[in-house]
Formats: sequence, C-alpha cells, structure tokens
Amino acid sequence: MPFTIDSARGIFPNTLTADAVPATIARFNQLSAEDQLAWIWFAYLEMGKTITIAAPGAANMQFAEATMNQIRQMTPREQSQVMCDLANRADTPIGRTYATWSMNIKLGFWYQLGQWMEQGLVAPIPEGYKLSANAAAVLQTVRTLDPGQQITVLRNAVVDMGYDTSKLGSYNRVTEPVAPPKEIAQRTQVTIEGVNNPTVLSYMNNLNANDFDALIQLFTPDGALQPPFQKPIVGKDAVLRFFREECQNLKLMPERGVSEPAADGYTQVKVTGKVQTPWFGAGVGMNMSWRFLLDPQGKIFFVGIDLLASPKELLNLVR
Ligand code: ECH
Ligand code: GLY
Ligand code: GLY
Ligand code: GLY
Repeated sequence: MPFTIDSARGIFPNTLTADAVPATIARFNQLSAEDQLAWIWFAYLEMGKTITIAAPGAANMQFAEATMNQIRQMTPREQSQVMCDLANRADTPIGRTYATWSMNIKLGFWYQLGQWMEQGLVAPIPEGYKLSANAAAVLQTVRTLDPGQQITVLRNAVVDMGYDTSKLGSYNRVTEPVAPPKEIAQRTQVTIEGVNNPTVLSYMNNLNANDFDALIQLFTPDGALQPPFQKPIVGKDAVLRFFREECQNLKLMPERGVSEPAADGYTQVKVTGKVQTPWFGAGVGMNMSWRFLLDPQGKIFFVGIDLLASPKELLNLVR
C-alpha cells in the first residue's frame, strides 16, 4: 500500500489552517477557573450582539435535565462552585456525569445555564468582575478572529471541561438520539467547480442528508477522518460513531476544488467551501477545506477537514 494514515495526512501541505484557534485555547487553558468562566461569559455576551445560538432540541436536553435541575436548586454559592469545579476538571459527581456526555449535550447544558444566568435563576458572573490582564488579552485576541474561529474556540473551551474521561474507567457515553436520514425528495445535491468525483459528491450529499449508513460505505475498512484540530479517527466503526454522535444537521456548501492522480492509482482531491453548524445556522459560515485521498476503487482512505486561516484560503488549491 503506497500510503499510511500518517503520510495521507500530509496531502496538500499548503493548506493554511486557522492556527489562531489552538493558540487561543492554549492561552485560555492557562487562566484560573474563575477567569475562564468570566472570560467565556464576556465572549458569549459579545458574540451574542452579532450571532444567535439556536436553542437545543428537547431530545438533546433530556439527558442533562436532572443535573441542570439539581444545579438550579442549589444556593448561588454552590452554583458558582459547580461551575468552577467543571472548569477545574475536578473529580466530583457532576464532573463525572458531564464527562460522559457527547459534545452537543455539553453545549446544551451550558446553553441552559447561560439562559438561567441571564434570568437570575443561576448565580451570574459577579457584576463588575475584573478579568486578569492575561484573560483580558485573550479576550482581545478572540475579537480579531472571524466568527467561525470564535465559535470553535468557544466550543473547545466547553468540551474540555469536566472530569477527565481517561480517568473514568469504563462508562456509558450519553449521546443524543440519531434522527432518521432525510427523505430522498428532501435531499439536495451539491456541485463543486472543478470536481465531479462521484465519491466526493456522495460524501457531501450523504452528510447533508444525515445518511450516515450510506456515508460510511464510501470509506475503506481502515479509512480515517480527521476533524479540525484533532487526531484522525481510524476505522469504519469509529468514524460511523463520530458521524452519528457529532455530525447531525450540518450543512456542507462546497464551492470549488481540484482532483489529481496520486501514487499507485490513488486520487487526491481538495475541496474548499463553507460549513454551517445547526447551533448557528446561516449566521456563521465557516471557511473549510476537505482533503480526500481515494484508493484505486474510489473509496475514502483518508479525509482531513480543516478550518481555514482566512477566506482567501478558499481560493488556494495548490499542492
Ligand atoms: C456561559 C458562562 C459560563 C461558562 C459557559 C457558558 C456557556 C457557553 C456556551 C457556548 C456555546 C457554544 C457553541 C458552539 C458551537 C460551535 C460549533 C462548531 C461546529 C463546527 C462544525 C464543523 C463540522 C465539520 C465537519 C465536516 C465534515 O465533512 C465531517 C465532519 C465534521 C456563557 C453560561 C461555558 C453556551 C454552541 C464550531 C466544522 C465539514 C468534521 C464534523
Ligand atoms: N494543514 C493541513 C496539513 O497539511 O496537514
Ligand atoms: N441547536 C443545535 C443542536 O441541537 O445541535
Ligand atoms: N464536530 C467535530 C469538529 O468539527 O471538530
């Protein structure tokens, strides 16, 4: 086999990714728990002036409901402590429960707490809380990022909270239910300037239709998918689980691309375009690229998805 997952990761090395995102997260992680919570609160309020978070669906919220109601009944001091413990990744019952939740359940939980904080039902960030100089500097940096990068920083800050799953031992992951795929009549077909590869088009169309069973058939058994700023997820079972857990209701809007032969009958394809998340809908278009490596049978051996450094990168298709 001419490629390994590791060598496949290096295709189209001129792709410029939004390195400001991990850099900002690393600085955020250096802050105290109090500062982190206040920082998120201020960032969230500021972003709220221009973009709106969609309320999570009830199916999504039911799993966090018991914990949210438990927090709601606490004294303000206890409520602040729970939030600090989560930011500190402390070993507490709520920290352990939080760790078992999928990304969307974590986001739904904080969405609800944020609403309750605004309504005065849960302890707010103290009025006039003064961010440390470092926290203020990180807030200044995030203002300079584009909206797609801002929501990625915010999401990663939330996902990293709670007790460390690697210390949990065996546990049951708590995930939202998977809705059936879209009816055939409801489906859309993408077109991509410069690319008519059927595997790539089916990838986009099946993901847009939430048809994960059809989507996974496009991969080789040992195929891998690398989400932005993450290690590759390897093997059909793991990739399918990721699709079902984290990829419902995405909107992929590929624009253009290039397709070219690679070693030993493989094909490499790079596509750029926009992606919307159900959390922000049309309010935020993330500038993304997909780097596919297809085997001689046209199956996906590797696809790397990247958040791009700037809109200018949408036009960069060079190798
Ligand atoms: C408050 C203060 C106290 C502390 C906290 C608070 C609440 C914070 C809240 C934050 C909510 C944040 C949210 C962020 C959502 C971000 C979503 C993103 C989605 C990106 C998706 C992408 C998909 C790409 C993919 C493609 C593929 O082809 C394959 C799959 C995949 C304020 C109370 C914490 C409420 C809601 C960034 C890029 C295209 C890789 C998935
Ligand atoms: N920046 C994408 C890559 O070449 O790994
Ligand atoms: N409101 C977005 C979601 O539940 O995924
Ligand atoms: N939802 C996983 C990612 O975009 O990184």
